[in-house]
Amino acid sequence: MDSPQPIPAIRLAVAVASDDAPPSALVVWRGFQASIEKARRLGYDGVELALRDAGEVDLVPLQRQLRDAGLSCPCISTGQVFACLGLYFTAAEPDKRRQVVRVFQGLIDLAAQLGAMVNIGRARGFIEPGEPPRDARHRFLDVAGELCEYARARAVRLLLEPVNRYEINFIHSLAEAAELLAEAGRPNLALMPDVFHMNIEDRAIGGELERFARHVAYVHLADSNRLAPGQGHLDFDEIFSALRRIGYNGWASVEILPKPDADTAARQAIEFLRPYLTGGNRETSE
Ligand code: LER
Ligand code: MN
Repeated sequence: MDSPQPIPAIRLAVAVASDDAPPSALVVWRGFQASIEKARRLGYDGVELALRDAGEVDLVPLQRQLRDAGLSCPCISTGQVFACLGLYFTAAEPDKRRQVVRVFQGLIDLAAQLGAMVNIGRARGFIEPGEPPRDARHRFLDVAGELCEYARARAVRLLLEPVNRYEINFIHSLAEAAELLAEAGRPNLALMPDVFHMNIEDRAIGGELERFARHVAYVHLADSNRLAPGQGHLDFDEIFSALRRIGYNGWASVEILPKPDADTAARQAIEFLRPYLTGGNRETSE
C-alpha cells in the first residue's frame, strides 16, 4: 500500500501580473492566463496577483481558470498602486487619499470574490520631506482604519508589509509594523513579512518571525539578492525552522526577479522550497 502523502504545512504561490504591467512590477510572469498555466505545471498551489486596479481582472474567466487548474489566489499585492498610479495612504492632499481609498475598495471587493487577502506594501506611503513622522502615521492610520472597516464587512484581511529603507522611508521592520498594528487595533490587519526586507531591516529573521508570530498571516520569499530562494545567502533552514516553531500553516509566495529568465526562476524557487513546505529541511530530505 502507498504510504499517505504528507499534508503540506505551507502552501506556495508565485507573484504574477497583467500583460501590460510595467517593468517595475516585481513578478515572475506576466499575463494571467499563461501565468496560471505555468504555475500549475510547476506545482505551485496558487498565484498572487500584483494589481494596480481591480479592472485589470476579468473575474469570471479568472475564477474558472483557477478552479480548473486547482489553484487559489491567496493574495492581491498593490505595489503598482504606488508605482504606477502614484497613490498612497500618507498623501497630504485629501483628494489623493480619497483616490487611494477608492482603488483599494475595488481591490478588496475583488479579493472578497477570490477569497484573497490584500497587501499594503509601498502604497502605505512615506514621510514627506520636513514633516514630523507622526503626521504620516496619522494619515496612514486614518486610511488603514477606513479600509479595514470596509474589508471587515467583506471578510477580507489586509496585510501590512514592512519594506526596506532603500525603497521607502516609512515602516521598515516587523517591530515598527507591529507597533502600528497595535495602534490601529483592527483585528483584520495583519503582517506580511518579506524575508528579503527582513534581511536588511530586522534584528534577526527567525527570531523576529517568532516574536511577532501572532500577527503573521502571509510571507514573501526571495533570497538576499531577490533571486529565487537558494540563489543567494539567506538561511532558509533558519526561516522555515522558525515558521515551523510558530506553527505557521498559511501561504507563502515567491516574489523574485525573473532572472536568469522567468521560467527558470520559478522552477528554481519551487524545487528549492518544496522540501521545506512539507515540514522538512533540505538536509533531512536530501
Ligand atoms: C513588495 O511586495 C515588495 O516587497 C517591494 O520590495 C516591491 O518593491
Ligand atoms: Mn514583498
